[in-house]
Amino acid sequence: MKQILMLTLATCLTIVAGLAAAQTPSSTRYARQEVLIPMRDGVRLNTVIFTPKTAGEPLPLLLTRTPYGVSDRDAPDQQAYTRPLSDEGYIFVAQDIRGRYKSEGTFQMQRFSRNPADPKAIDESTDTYDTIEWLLKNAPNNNGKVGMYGGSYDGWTSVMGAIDPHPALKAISEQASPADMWLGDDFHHQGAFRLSYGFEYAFMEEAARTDTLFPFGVYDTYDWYLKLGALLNVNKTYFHGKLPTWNDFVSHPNYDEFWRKQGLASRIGKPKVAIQNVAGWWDQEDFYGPVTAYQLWEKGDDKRQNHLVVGPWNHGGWARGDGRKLGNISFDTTTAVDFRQRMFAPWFAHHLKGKGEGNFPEVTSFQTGRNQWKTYTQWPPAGTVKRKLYLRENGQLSFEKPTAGTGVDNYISDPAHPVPYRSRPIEQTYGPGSRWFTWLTEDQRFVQNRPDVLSWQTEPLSEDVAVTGTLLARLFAATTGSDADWVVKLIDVYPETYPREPKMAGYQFMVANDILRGRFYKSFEKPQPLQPDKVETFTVDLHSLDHVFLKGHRIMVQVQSSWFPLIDRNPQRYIPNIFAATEADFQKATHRIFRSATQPSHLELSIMPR
Ligand code: PG9
Repeated sequence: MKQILMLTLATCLTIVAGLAAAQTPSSTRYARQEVLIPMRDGVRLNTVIFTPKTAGEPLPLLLTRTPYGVSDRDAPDQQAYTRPLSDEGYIFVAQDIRGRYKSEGTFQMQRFSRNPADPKAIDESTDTYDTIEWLLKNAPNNNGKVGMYGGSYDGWTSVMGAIDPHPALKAISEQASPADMWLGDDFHHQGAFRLSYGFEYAFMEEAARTDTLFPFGVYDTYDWYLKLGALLNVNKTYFHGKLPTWNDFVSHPNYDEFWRKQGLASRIGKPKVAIQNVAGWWDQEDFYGPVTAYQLWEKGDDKRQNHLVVGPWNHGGWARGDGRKLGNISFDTTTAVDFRQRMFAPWFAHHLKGKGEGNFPEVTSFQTGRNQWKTYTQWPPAGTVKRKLYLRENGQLSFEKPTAGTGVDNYISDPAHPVPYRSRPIEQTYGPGSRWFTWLTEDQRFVQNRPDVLSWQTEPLSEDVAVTGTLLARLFAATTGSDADWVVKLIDVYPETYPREPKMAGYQFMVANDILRGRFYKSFEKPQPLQPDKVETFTVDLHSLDHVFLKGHRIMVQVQSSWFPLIDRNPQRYIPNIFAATEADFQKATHRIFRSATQPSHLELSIMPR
């Protein structure tokens, strides 16, 4: 959870600066206790317990487990995130996971599940189990029921707790848990390596026991990453083979057993507790995760215990602020307050205290554009119609299929001049002043005139177009090289005059996006070189959306082949492992996108009829 993380980083920097970091969180409502809880193998985990001071009826326990440090955490009534829970009344417990901050043991990034045949083996599920067992016996005035919650890594630890749960665990709210670090979450997207995030996060978590920022020494990291050159320079110059997560990136460039074992698809079975999955449409880190977790659990959800909430949030946006705006985009409603008061607090009140009917909607989604909460009986919702939106001549985009036998657009992709993924300066991800948190909502006009970014757009729409459900892009494309990246962005272009908010006139708001590393176009497990100049079909999964392109707006699609330094540069010459490529392997290439009757590049959208 970044809100917590930023606090922790601030603390960390204070310590680095040699200043006394006197952190004594206080609250008149809670008694605070910090204990070391022993696990089955003797390792002790640092745990903070906030118990309401006013004795009353026994209370459930709410547990969160994190790699980001718990000791300087504010009391639950002092945080917007937990205040509605605090008003309801719980004993709150926060724990440092193994090897982080004041906990003993060794940290492993998203630790693999244990071998069930080994009774001595441990994993995050057994650590959760042992913690709950201890709490039930030692936390005074508990009612024997436990819930877990948390965002991102802490969402993932909640998922781990629910996989093989202690019988007292009744419900979780997993928020932005990653589901698969190779297919769609923090570290890769469909095979393309998320360089800035992977590099900075591996350092932050593994250079020390506490969060530590990489010392870039520059504010704008774009040039720093460009000068870094080939990825093999990371270990050569900076990490020296000492960071396990970076070494895993280097050793597992393809979708192999390592990523499968780490991913949730190999771990999630039938829901054994009630599960609230929470996602943000503009989550810059883990949007894929919670939607995928929901779908995986859904396969065995015969007791209707599994639910999905998706709001117009960035990573953790449901936990802070009021959620009326994200970056420049307004949502008219206090979406984050709505979540915390109407979805998060009632979830635990029902499952841990028996309050309310418990008829939570299967899916609750904030439909952007029209800006209203909707409920659905499944995700993707029923009743949509698949429609193809074609890239056409003269930069046009149309629901009409091309009829001409030819039609192509091309551009030169040069790894020496990659397209920035957001407007510069590109601050260190979690560094001071970072705009990382809202980059997905940034106006895409900042790249529109680059010759290596192609755009197609519709005429102003004569009626609303509601895109609800899954979507993908199918590009018929060729390159003069032997590998290529394909970035596809779906954009809502605001009208040229926009009296409601004049500065938003013409704004290019990216509502869906993703990348496919070309070498994986046939198989994620077995990459293969592209044959120069051969037209192939590249399918780029754009995941899910619930957005209405309003009458008068245009729909735009942009295609480009670099997104730097979010994604590492594709050498465009096929090298079996890009982490082993040298500077000499990087080459310019001409990429062609076809838009003819027989090779009609298009997006496939799920449209909700009016
Ligand atoms: N996105 C972060 C993360 C989660 C799990 C593994 C690695 C990174 C986070 O915000 O916690």
